[in-house]
Amino acid sequence: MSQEEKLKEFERKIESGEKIEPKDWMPENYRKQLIRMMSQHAHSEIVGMLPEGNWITRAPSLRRKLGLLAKVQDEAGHGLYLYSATETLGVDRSELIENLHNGKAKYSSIFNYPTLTWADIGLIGWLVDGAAIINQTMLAKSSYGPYSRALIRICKEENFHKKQGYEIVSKLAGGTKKQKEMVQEAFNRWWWPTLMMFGPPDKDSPNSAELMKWKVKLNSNDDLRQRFVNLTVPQAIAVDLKVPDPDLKYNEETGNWEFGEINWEEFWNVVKGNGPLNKERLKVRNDAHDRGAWVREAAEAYASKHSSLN
Ligand code: FAQ
Repeated sequence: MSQEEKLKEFERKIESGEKIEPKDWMPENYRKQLIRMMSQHAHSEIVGMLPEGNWITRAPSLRRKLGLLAKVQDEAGHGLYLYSATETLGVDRSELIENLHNGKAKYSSIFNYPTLTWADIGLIGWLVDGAAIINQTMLAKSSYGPYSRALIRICKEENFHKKQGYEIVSKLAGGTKKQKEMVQEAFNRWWWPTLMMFGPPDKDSPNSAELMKWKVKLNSNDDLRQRFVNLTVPQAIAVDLKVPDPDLKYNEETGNWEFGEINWEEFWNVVKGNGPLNKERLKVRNDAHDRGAWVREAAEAYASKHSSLN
């Protein structure tokens, strides 16, 4: 087939809802966009273990400790599926990880904020996993087969995460005065950074048009953000928490909860590496990688011995 015919066939598949598979022909930019987005997603899952891992030793009961431990372990698993899915595009995992460690690759802005109290663990499950589910249920229908299939399982697990988070939040919100204040204070800190997770407004999103044309993304950043707000505000009201937005109001006509202006300057600052914990997060990841060097060496030595015996 000529280049033109290959492109036509690719576009036909996208149009008809067939998945693109690793050995199929694809435009170079489709491959590049997927490598960028999927590897950033994998990095987010891995760095995303840090804010919660911080609380495993301090969870208030054995039940909470087990739940949190399992959640953090799930996030590691998500990172691994996503690195594997990204490798199907012909890129090596060590190169992707190197780009995370040297600060070239991005990961979600949300993981550069600190977890100051136990309530933050509830808020991450409820809001951060809640936002991730909205975004990833869409991506589970995306045009690239390995990514969409990885996300089906990931979304199922994220649903458990959200439920455990909301349970923590509702228990604290219905607890003592001090617990209620603690969870409200954590809500005040996590609300706006969670809205930023969906990415810049559509008008400032350079990648959206191309990603939507190729059905990698099926909805825009603003649409998903609005969907999240519409779902989450009633959940806050149900546990008597106040959304920290004086401009929040319900629009009867559209059925949307309209919200105030997001601080995009803060968002870009965090994305560019200057958020509250960007430097610390990268240092912890780099140190962990260095400490694990002996494991990689042992695995390589084993593999080469094994192959020489064959
Ligand atoms: N943080 O043109 P757009 C999770 C960058 S997983 C940092 O709109 P796009 C699970 C963007 O990369 C959370 N950077 O980009 C969990 C681009 O820069 P580039 C992660 C951001 O790709 C829960 C530039 O801004 N999920 O939470 C962010 O069309 C709890 C322009 O933006 C995913 O990664 C941001 N928030 O849309 C784990 C899902 N937003 O690369 C542990 C997959 C934008 O051109 C605990 N990714 N940027 O230099 C996506 O859906 C999309 O990539 C978006 C961004 C929506 C994140």
